Amino acid sequence: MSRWLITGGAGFIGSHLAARLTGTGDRVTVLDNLSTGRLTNLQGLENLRFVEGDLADRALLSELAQEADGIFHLAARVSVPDCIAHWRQGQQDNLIGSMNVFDAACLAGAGRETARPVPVVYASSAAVYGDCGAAMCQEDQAPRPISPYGADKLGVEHQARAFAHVHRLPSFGLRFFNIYGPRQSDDSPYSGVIARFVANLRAGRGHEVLGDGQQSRDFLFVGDAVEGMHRAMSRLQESAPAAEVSNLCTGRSTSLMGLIAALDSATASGPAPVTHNPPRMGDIRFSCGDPTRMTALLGAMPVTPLPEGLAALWAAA
Ligand code: NAD
Ligand code: UD2
Repeated sequence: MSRWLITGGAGFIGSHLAARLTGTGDRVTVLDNLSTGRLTNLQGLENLRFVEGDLADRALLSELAQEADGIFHLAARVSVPDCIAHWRQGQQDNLIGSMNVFDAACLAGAGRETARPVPVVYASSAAVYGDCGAAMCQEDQAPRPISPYGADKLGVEHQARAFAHVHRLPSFGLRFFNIYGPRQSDDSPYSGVIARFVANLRAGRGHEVLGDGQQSRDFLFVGDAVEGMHRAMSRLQESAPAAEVSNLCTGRSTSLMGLIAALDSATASGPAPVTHNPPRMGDIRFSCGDPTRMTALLGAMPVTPLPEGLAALWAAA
């Protein structure tokens, strides 16, 4: 039995990870400030302790890290437009908050017999790349974020490298592409596009497409993302300390208009009306991850086909 700390564990992806880990008998502590997360996401999970708190609380982070065999760091201000509207607070949550987690992992290790920091798997983002043009995003290319969110997530990767160099912190940053699935919040203008579109279909509303709808995303089902995080933690536990980074993606990209068609067919709802409005500031046009390094580091990953993932999401209440 292992003990895990999940920051942001009451959120969309974190709650799926918590379910997976507690489901195999491990003990999980969730730290979350409930800014977007919900306690109902964790309902019914055994072996789980919920602690309401913020990444800014370094003493609390240290205390919780002491009790953990590994940390999954997911807490963040996740929306690109929200980080533009609240630029400094975004940096506080996403960059400084992550430094606090790395610090707590190192302090916790210092008190142990092995003197080894607690390994950290953390959520980076495809947003670190900025616009890759029509090419697939590869980890070797120079990242050029075009939003404060992407810039801060890149800053987290740099910090992880510095913590590895100075304190031998083992970490694995996963550049999540667009994750979707049940429990993704759908009630804010900042919510992910698939969650928004499914909510539109359930409410009998049309879709608002920001731009021409030809922008594309590499959509990954949440269960596959959880598998990737799990494998990344296993790798950290087996290998020498390092700051690794890889994409977490499918290697396939779908345009928004393609997504709308796939949703119509997966949900058997009639074609929903579409209104076009101007594109978002800082929006990326084409996004598709190259899975080569991910596969080399984590092994061949399961990929839920988009129609199957959309059908599962539609079937979930
Ligand atoms: P989410 O908003 O559902 O989860 C984030 C959680 O963090 C929420 O429960 C929120 O309450 C909590 N939180 C936010 N700020 C906090 C703080 N300062 N202190 C403590 N808790 C805080 O979002 P998600 O989609 O589950 O995202 C999880 C992670 O994955 C984030 O780091 C996000 O940047 C990253 N990510 C997500 C996607 C995606 O497509 N969903 C893509 C790339 C990266
Ligand atoms: C997502 C993540 C972000 C980041 C990034 C990585 C969310 C909320 N955001 O940002 O955290 O890591 O992926 O690439 O999960 N759109 C519409 N209509 C709508 C909603 C969205 O047209 O009602 C468009 C939007 O302008 C964008 C695309 O859909 O072009 C995807 O938007 P998103 O908010 O789902 O995700 P993204 O890629 O901005």
